[in-house]
Amino acid sequence: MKRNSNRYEFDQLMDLYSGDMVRLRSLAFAERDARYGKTIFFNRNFHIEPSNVCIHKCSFCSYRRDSEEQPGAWSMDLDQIKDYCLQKYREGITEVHIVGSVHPERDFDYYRSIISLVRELLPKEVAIKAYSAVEIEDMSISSGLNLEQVLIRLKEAGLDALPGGGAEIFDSYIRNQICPDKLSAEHYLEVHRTAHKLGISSNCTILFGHIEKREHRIAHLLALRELQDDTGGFSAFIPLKYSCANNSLSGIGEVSEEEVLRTIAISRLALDNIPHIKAYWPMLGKRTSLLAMEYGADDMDGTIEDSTKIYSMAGSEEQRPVLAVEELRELASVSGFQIKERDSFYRIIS
Ligand code: V47
Repeated sequence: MKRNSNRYEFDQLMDLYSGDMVRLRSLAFAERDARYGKTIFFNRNFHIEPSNVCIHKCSFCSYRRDSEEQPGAWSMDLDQIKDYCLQKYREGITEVHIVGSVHPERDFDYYRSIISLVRELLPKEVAIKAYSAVEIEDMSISSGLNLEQVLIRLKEAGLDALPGGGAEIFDSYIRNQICPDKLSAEHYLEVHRTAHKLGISSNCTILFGHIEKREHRIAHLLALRELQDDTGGFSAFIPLKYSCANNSLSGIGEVSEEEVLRTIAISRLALDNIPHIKAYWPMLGKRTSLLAMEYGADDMDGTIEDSTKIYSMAGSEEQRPVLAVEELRELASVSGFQIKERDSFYRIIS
Protein backbone atom coordinates (compact mmCIF):
# COMPACT_ATOMS: atom_id res chain seq x y z
CA MET A 1 0.00 0.00 0.00
CA LYS A 2 1.37 3.37 -1.01
CA ARG A 3 2.07 5.80 1.81
CA ASN A 4 3.63 9.21 1.58
CA SER A 5 6.97 9.33 3.33
CA ASN A 6 5.89 12.69 4.62
CA ARG A 7 2.24 12.60 5.52
CA TYR A 8 0.03 15.65 5.32
CA GLU A 9 -1.50 16.44 8.69
CA PHE A 10 -4.60 18.45 9.59
CA ASP A 11 -3.17 22.00 9.48
CA GLN A 12 -1.24 21.41 6.27
CA LEU A 13 -4.34 20.01 4.61
CA MET A 14 -6.38 23.02 5.75
CA ASP A 15 -3.80 25.35 4.21
CA LEU A 16 -3.63 23.43 0.95
CA TYR A 17 -7.43 23.25 0.71
CA SER A 18 -7.82 27.02 0.66
CA GLY A 19 -4.49 27.76 -1.02
CA ASP A 20 -3.45 28.23 -4.62
CA MET A 21 -5.57 26.05 -6.92
CA VAL A 22 -2.75 25.39 -9.40
CA ARG A 23 -0.45 24.16 -6.62
CA LEU A 24 -3.18 21.95 -5.17
CA ARG A 25 -3.94 20.50 -8.58
CA SER A 26 -0.31 19.75 -9.36
CA LEU A 27 0.39 18.10 -5.99
CA ALA A 28 -2.69 15.87 -6.30
CA PHE A 29 -2.06 15.14 -9.96
CA ALA A 30 1.53 14.11 -9.19
CA GLU A 31 0.19 11.60 -6.66
CA ARG A 32 -2.25 10.03 -9.11
CA ASP A 33 0.29 10.17 -11.92
CA ALA A 34 2.90 8.32 -9.85
CA ARG A 35 0.38 5.58 -9.12
CA TYR A 36 -1.48 5.20 -12.40
CA GLY A 37 0.05 7.43 -15.08
CA LYS A 38 -2.63 8.46 -17.59
CA THR A 39 -5.02 5.62 -16.73
CA ILE A 40 -8.66 6.18 -15.90
CA PHE A 41 -10.33 3.10 -14.44
CA PHE A 42 -13.94 2.17 -15.09
CA ASN A 43 -16.05 -0.91 -14.61
CA ARG A 44 -19.25 -2.36 -16.00
CA ASN A 45 -21.91 -2.71 -13.38
CA PHE A 46 -25.56 -2.25 -12.65
CA HIS A 47 -27.47 -1.36 -9.51
CA ILE A 48 -30.28 -3.14 -7.72
CA GLU A 49 -32.18 -0.94 -5.28
CA PRO A 50 -34.63 -3.30 -3.56
CA SER A 51 -36.64 -0.54 -1.87
CA ASN A 52 -36.63 3.13 -0.93
CA VAL A 53 -38.94 2.74 2.07
CA CYS A 54 -36.70 3.59 4.99
CA ILE A 55 -36.90 3.99 8.75
CA HIS A 56 -34.18 6.64 8.71
CA LYS A 57 -35.00 10.27 8.05
CA CYS A 58 -31.80 11.83 6.71
CA SER A 59 -32.37 15.44 5.78
CA PHE A 60 -30.22 15.26 2.61
CA CYS A 61 -32.08 12.29 1.15
CA SER A 62 -34.45 12.77 -1.81
CA TYR A 63 -34.93 9.08 -2.31
CA ARG A 64 -36.50 7.72 0.87
CA ARG A 65 -40.21 7.26 1.50
CA ASP A 66 -41.98 6.62 4.81
CA SER A 67 -44.18 3.78 3.62
CA GLU A 68 -45.18 1.69 0.62
CA GLU A 69 -48.29 3.85 0.20
CA GLN A 70 -46.43 7.10 -0.34
CA PRO A 71 -46.14 8.27 -3.97
CA GLY A 72 -42.75 7.35 -5.40
CA ALA A 73 -42.20 4.40 -3.03
CA TRP A 74 -41.11 1.02 -4.34
CA SER A 75 -40.31 -2.35 -2.81
CA MET A 76 -39.32 -5.47 -4.67
CA ASP A 77 -39.96 -9.04 -3.62
CA LEU A 78 -37.52 -11.78 -4.55
CA ASP A 79 -39.35 -12.63 -7.80
CA GLN A 80 -39.21 -9.01 -8.91
CA ILE A 81 -35.53 -8.81 -8.03
CA LYS A 82 -34.95 -11.93 -10.09
CA ASP A 83 -36.75 -10.47 -13.13
CA TYR A 84 -34.97 -7.14 -12.72
CA CYS A 85 -31.59 -8.77 -12.41
CA LEU A 86 -32.09 -10.85 -15.54
CA GLN A 87 -33.37 -7.81 -17.42
CA LYS A 88 -30.37 -5.63 -16.44
CA TYR A 89 -27.65 -8.25 -16.70
CA ARG A 90 -25.64 -8.00 -19.88
CA GLU A 91 -22.69 -10.02 -21.03
CA GLY A 92 -19.51 -8.30 -19.85
CA ILE A 93 -20.85 -6.90 -16.58
CA THR A 94 -18.43 -7.60 -13.73
CA GLU A 95 -20.25 -6.15 -10.74
CA VAL A 96 -23.68 -5.80 -9.26
CA HIS A 97 -24.11 -3.02 -6.72
CA ILE A 98 -26.99 -3.62 -4.30
CA VAL A 99 -28.02 -0.87 -1.94
CA GLY A 100 -31.35 0.44 -0.84
CA SER A 101 -32.92 1.42 2.42
CA VAL A 102 -33.57 0.13 5.90
CA HIS A 103 -37.09 -1.15 5.32
CA PRO A 104 -39.24 -1.34 8.46
CA GLU A 105 -40.55 -4.83 7.67
CA ARG A 106 -37.70 -6.66 5.96
CA ASP A 107 -35.59 -9.03 8.02
CA PHE A 108 -32.09 -10.39 7.72
CA ASP A 109 -33.27 -13.51 5.85
CA TYR A 110 -34.70 -11.33 3.08
CA TYR A 111 -31.41 -9.45 2.63
CA ARG A 112 -29.40 -12.65 2.75
CA SER A 113 -31.78 -14.26 0.22
CA ILE A 114 -31.16 -11.42 -2.23
CA ILE A 115 -27.45 -12.21 -2.17
CA SER A 116 -28.04 -15.96 -2.59
CA LEU A 117 -30.48 -15.30 -5.44
CA VAL A 118 -28.13 -12.97 -7.32
CA ARG A 119 -25.26 -15.39 -6.76
CA GLU A 120 -27.31 -18.19 -8.31
CA LEU A 121 -28.49 -16.10 -11.24
CA LEU A 122 -25.27 -14.46 -12.38
CA PRO A 123 -21.94 -15.96 -13.46
CA LYS A 124 -19.36 -16.25 -10.70
CA GLU A 125 -17.15 -13.62 -12.38
CA VAL A 126 -19.73 -10.99 -11.41
CA ALA A 127 -18.83 -9.60 -7.99
CA ILE A 128 -21.59 -8.74 -5.55
CA LYS A 129 -20.94 -5.41 -3.82
CA ALA A 130 -23.83 -4.97 -1.44
CA TYR A 131 -25.25 -3.17 1.58
CA SER A 132 -23.89 -0.06 3.20
CA ALA A 133 -22.73 -0.04 6.82
CA VAL A 134 -26.15 1.38 7.75
CA GLU A 135 -27.92 -1.66 6.36
CA ILE A 136 -25.39 -4.06 7.90
CA GLU A 137 -25.85 -2.51 11.33
CA ASP A 138 -29.61 -2.73 10.98
CA MET A 139 -29.35 -6.44 10.05
CA SER A 140 -27.32 -6.97 13.18
CA ILE A 141 -29.88 -5.18 15.38
CA SER A 142 -32.94 -6.85 13.86
CA SER A 143 -31.45 -10.37 13.80
CA GLY A 144 -29.73 -10.28 17.19
CA LEU A 145 -26.50 -11.41 15.48
CA ASN A 146 -23.29 -9.47 15.95
CA LEU A 147 -21.60 -7.71 13.03
CA GLU A 148 -19.18 -10.54 12.44
CA GLN A 149 -21.95 -13.14 12.33
CA VAL A 150 -23.99 -11.02 9.90
CA LEU A 151 -21.04 -10.49 7.59
CA ILE A 152 -19.97 -14.15 7.69
CA ARG A 153 -23.47 -15.26 6.72
CA LEU A 154 -23.62 -12.73 3.88
CA LYS A 155 -20.18 -13.78 2.69
CA GLU A 156 -21.26 -17.42 2.70
CA ALA A 157 -24.29 -16.40 0.60
CA GLY A 158 -22.01 -14.74 -1.98
CA LEU A 159 -21.19 -11.22 -0.82
CA ASP A 160 -17.81 -10.04 -2.16
CA ALA A 161 -17.47 -6.41 -1.07
CA LEU A 162 -19.24 -3.56 0.74
CA PRO A 163 -20.02 -0.20 -0.87
CA GLY A 164 -19.08 2.95 0.99
CA GLY A 165 -22.46 4.54 1.71
CA GLY A 166 -23.63 5.81 5.08
CA ALA A 167 -20.44 7.63 6.11
CA GLU A 168 -21.94 11.08 5.47
CA ILE A 169 -19.86 13.22 7.81
CA PHE A 170 -18.28 11.80 10.95
CA ASP A 171 -18.34 14.95 13.09
CA SER A 172 -21.00 14.17 15.69
CA TYR A 173 -22.46 17.69 15.89
CA ILE A 174 -23.04 17.88 12.11
CA ARG A 175 -24.06 14.23 11.90
CA ASN A 176 -26.74 14.78 14.53
CA GLN A 177 -28.23 17.53 12.42
CA ILE A 178 -28.34 15.72 9.06
CA CYS A 179 -28.91 12.10 10.08
CA PRO A 180 -29.65 11.96 13.80
CA ASP A 181 -31.16 8.46 13.84
CA LYS A 182 -28.53 6.71 11.75
CA LEU A 183 -25.51 4.71 12.88
CA SER A 184 -22.73 6.70 14.52
CA ALA A 185 -19.36 7.37 12.91
CA GLU A 186 -17.78 4.86 15.31
CA HIS A 187 -20.23 2.17 14.21
CA TYR A 188 -19.63 2.95 10.53
CA LEU A 189 -15.93 2.43 11.08
CA GLU A 190 -16.57 -0.71 13.14
CA VAL A 191 -18.65 -2.30 10.35
CA HIS A 192 -15.81 -1.70 7.90
CA ARG A 193 -13.15 -2.86 10.35
CA THR A 194 -15.08 -6.10 10.86
CA ALA A 195 -15.55 -6.61 7.12
CA HIS A 196 -11.84 -6.09 6.49
CA LYS A 197 -10.97 -8.58 9.23
CA LEU A 198 -13.10 -11.16 7.43
CA GLY A 199 -11.39 -10.48 4.09
CA ILE A 200 -14.29 -8.44 2.69
CA SER A 201 -12.93 -5.32 1.02
CA SER A 202 -14.94 -2.11 0.99
CA ASN A 203 -15.19 1.44 -0.23
CA CYS A 204 -15.66 4.54 1.87
CA THR A 205 -17.35 7.87 1.21
CA ILE A 206 -17.98 11.36 2.48
CA LEU A 207 -21.09 13.45 1.83
CA PHE A 208 -19.85 17.03 1.45
CA GLY A 209 -21.23 20.39 0.46
CA HIS A 210 -24.14 20.73 2.89
CA ILE A 211 -23.82 22.27 6.38
CA GLU A 212 -20.36 20.96 7.18
CA LYS A 213 -17.13 22.94 6.82
CA ARG A 214 -13.76 22.06 5.37
CA GLU A 215 -12.36 21.19 8.80
CA HIS A 216 -15.06 18.53 9.25
CA ARG A 217 -14.14 17.02 5.89
CA ILE A 218 -10.47 16.82 6.78
CA ALA A 219 -11.18 15.23 10.17
CA HIS A 220 -13.35 12.69 8.31
CA LEU A 221 -10.54 11.87 5.87
CA LEU A 222 -8.06 11.43 8.71
CA ALA A 223 -10.40 9.00 10.52
CA LEU A 224 -10.59 6.88 7.36
CA ARG A 225 -6.81 7.04 6.95
CA GLU A 226 -6.37 5.81 10.52
CA LEU A 227 -8.62 2.80 9.98
CA GLN A 228 -6.91 2.02 6.69
CA ASP A 229 -3.53 2.03 8.48
CA ASP A 230 -4.87 -0.76 10.68
CA THR A 231 -6.70 -2.90 8.12
CA GLY A 232 -5.73 -2.00 4.54
CA GLY A 233 -9.23 -3.08 3.47
CA PHE A 234 -10.49 0.03 1.66
CA SER A 235 -10.19 -0.07 -2.13
CA ALA A 236 -11.58 3.34 -3.03
CA PHE A 237 -12.75 6.59 -1.52
CA ILE A 238 -15.72 8.37 -3.11
CA PRO A 239 -16.37 12.03 -2.31
CA LEU A 240 -20.13 12.48 -2.83
CA LYS A 241 -21.24 16.02 -3.50
CA TYR A 242 -24.56 16.88 -1.86
CA SER A 243 -27.25 17.32 -4.58
CA CYS A 244 -29.99 19.63 -3.47
CA ALA A 245 -33.27 18.85 -5.25
CA ASN A 246 -36.28 17.41 -3.43
CA ASN A 247 -34.99 17.09 0.11
CA SER A 248 -35.32 19.07 3.29
CA LEU A 249 -31.89 20.72 2.97
CA SER A 250 -32.70 21.99 -0.54
CA GLY A 251 -32.54 25.66 0.45
CA ILE A 252 -28.78 25.57 0.98
CA GLY A 253 -27.97 24.95 -2.70
CA GLU A 254 -24.86 23.17 -3.96
CA VAL A 255 -21.14 23.81 -3.82
CA SER A 256 -19.26 25.01 -6.90
CA GLU A 257 -17.28 22.86 -9.30
CA GLU A 258 -14.12 24.44 -7.91
CA GLU A 259 -15.01 23.23 -4.41
CA VAL A 260 -15.63 19.72 -5.77
CA LEU A 261 -12.22 19.69 -7.47
CA ARG A 262 -10.47 21.05 -4.38
CA THR A 263 -12.14 18.34 -2.29
CA ILE A 264 -11.04 15.61 -4.68
CA ALA A 265 -7.47 16.91 -4.62
CA ILE A 266 -7.41 17.11 -0.81
CA SER A 267 -8.77 13.57 -0.62
CA ARG A 268 -5.95 12.29 -2.83
CA LEU A 269 -3.37 14.07 -0.69
CA ALA A 270 -4.82 13.05 2.69
CA LEU A 271 -5.58 9.42 1.86
CA ASP A 272 -2.13 8.27 0.88
CA ASN A 273 -2.99 4.72 1.95
CA ILE A 274 -6.27 4.30 0.04
CA PRO A 275 -5.46 3.21 -3.50
CA HIS A 276 -8.27 4.78 -5.52
CA ILE A 277 -10.21 8.03 -5.57
CA LYS A 278 -13.47 7.71 -7.45
CA ALA A 279 -15.12 10.62 -9.26
CA TYR A 280 -18.59 9.14 -9.39
CA TRP A 281 -19.90 10.44 -12.70
CA PRO A 282 -23.66 9.76 -12.27
CA MET A 283 -23.48 12.34 -9.48
CA LEU A 284 -20.80 14.75 -10.71
CA GLY A 285 -21.63 14.59 -14.40
CA LYS A 286 -19.24 13.45 -17.13
CA ARG A 287 -17.47 16.78 -17.54
CA THR A 288 -16.62 17.37 -13.89
CA SER A 289 -15.64 13.72 -13.42
CA LEU A 290 -13.16 13.95 -16.25
CA LEU A 291 -11.79 17.21 -14.90
CA ALA A 292 -11.43 15.46 -11.53
CA MET A 293 -8.86 13.16 -13.14
CA GLU A 294 -6.57 16.20 -13.31
CA TYR A 295 -7.12 16.73 -9.58
CA GLY A 296 -6.15 13.32 -8.27
CA ALA A 297 -9.09 11.03 -9.06
CA ASP A 298 -8.39 7.90 -11.09
CA ASP A 299 -11.70 6.04 -11.33
CA MET A 300 -15.09 6.91 -12.84
CA ASP A 301 -17.09 3.85 -11.68
CA GLY A 302 -19.45 2.00 -13.92
CA THR A 303 -21.35 2.10 -17.13
CA ILE A 304 -24.71 2.01 -15.47
CA GLU A 305 -27.95 1.75 -17.33
CA ASP A 306 -30.37 4.09 -15.66
CA SER A 307 -30.41 1.93 -12.57
CA THR A 308 -29.45 4.13 -9.65
CA LYS A 309 -32.01 6.63 -8.44
CA ILE A 310 -30.24 8.16 -5.43
CA TYR A 311 -28.77 10.97 -7.52
CA SER A 312 -31.35 11.42 -10.25
CA MET A 313 -34.01 11.94 -7.54
CA ALA A 314 -31.73 14.51 -5.90
CA GLY A 315 -31.48 16.43 -9.17
CA SER A 316 -27.98 15.43 -10.32
CA GLU A 317 -26.87 16.34 -13.83
CA GLU A 318 -27.12 12.80 -15.13
CA GLN A 319 -30.85 12.12 -15.11
CA ARG A 320 -30.45 8.96 -17.19
CA PRO A 321 -26.99 7.71 -16.44
CA VAL A 322 -25.79 5.70 -19.39
CA LEU A 323 -22.15 5.99 -20.36
CA ALA A 324 -21.08 3.73 -23.16
CA VAL A 325 -17.47 2.57 -23.22
CA GLU A 326 -16.82 4.20 -26.58
CA GLU A 327 -18.10 7.55 -25.34
CA LEU A 328 -15.91 7.26 -22.27
CA ARG A 329 -12.86 6.34 -24.36
CA GLU A 330 -13.39 9.35 -26.60
CA LEU A 331 -13.95 11.78 -23.72
CA ALA A 332 -10.85 10.51 -21.93
CA SER A 333 -8.58 10.64 -24.96
CA VAL A 334 -9.41 14.31 -25.59
CA SER A 335 -7.70 15.08 -22.29
CA GLY A 336 -4.81 12.69 -22.92
CA PHE A 337 -6.04 9.86 -20.71
CA GLN A 338 -6.53 6.22 -21.48
CA ILE A 339 -9.38 4.19 -20.03
CA LYS A 340 -8.84 0.75 -18.58
CA GLU A 341 -11.60 -1.59 -17.55
CA ARG A 342 -11.25 -3.05 -14.06
CA ASP A 343 -13.19 -5.50 -11.97
CA SER A 344 -14.41 -4.79 -8.42
CA PHE A 345 -10.93 -5.49 -7.05
CA TYR A 346 -9.15 -3.25 -9.57
CA ARG A 347 -7.77 -6.13 -11.58
CA ILE A 348 -7.47 -5.02 -15.19
CA ILE A 349 -9.72 -6.73 -17.70
CA SER A 350 -8.07 -6.90 -21.06
O1 V47 B 1 -24.68 7.36 1.94
C1 V47 B 1 -27.82 10.43 -0.51
C2 V47 B 1 -25.39 9.74 -0.63
C3 V47 B 1 -24.83 7.55 -0.47
C4 V47 B 1 -27.71 12.34 -1.51
O2 V47 B 1 -19.09 2.19 -2.87
C5 V47 B 1 -26.47 11.74 -1.55
O3 V47 B 1 -18.73 2.18 -5.01
C6 V47 B 1 -25.63 13.52 -2.70
O4 V47 B 1 -22.49 5.37 -1.05
N1 V47 B 1 -26.80 14.17 -2.67
C7 V47 B 1 -25.12 6.17 -1.04
N2 V47 B 1 -25.42 12.33 -2.13
C8 V47 B 1 -24.37 5.92 -2.34
C9 V47 B 1 -22.96 5.45 -2.15
C10 V47 B 1 -22.11 5.05 -3.30
C11 V47 B 1 -22.30 5.61 -4.55
C12 V47 B 1 -21.51 5.20 -5.59
C13 V47 B 1 -20.54 4.24 -5.44
C14 V47 B 1 -20.37 3.68 -4.19
C15 V47 B 1 -19.34 2.61 -4.00
C16 V47 B 1 -21.14 4.08 -3.11
O5 V47 B 1 -25.42 8.52 -1.32
C17 V47 B 1 -25.39 7.88 0.87
C18 V47 B 1 -25.28 9.39 0.86
O6 V47 B 1 -24.03 9.81 1.29
N3 V47 B 1 -26.56 10.58 -0.91
N4 V47 B 1 -28.55 11.50 -0.88
C19 V47 B 1 -27.88 13.63 -2.09
N5 V47 B 1 -29.02 14.30 -2.03
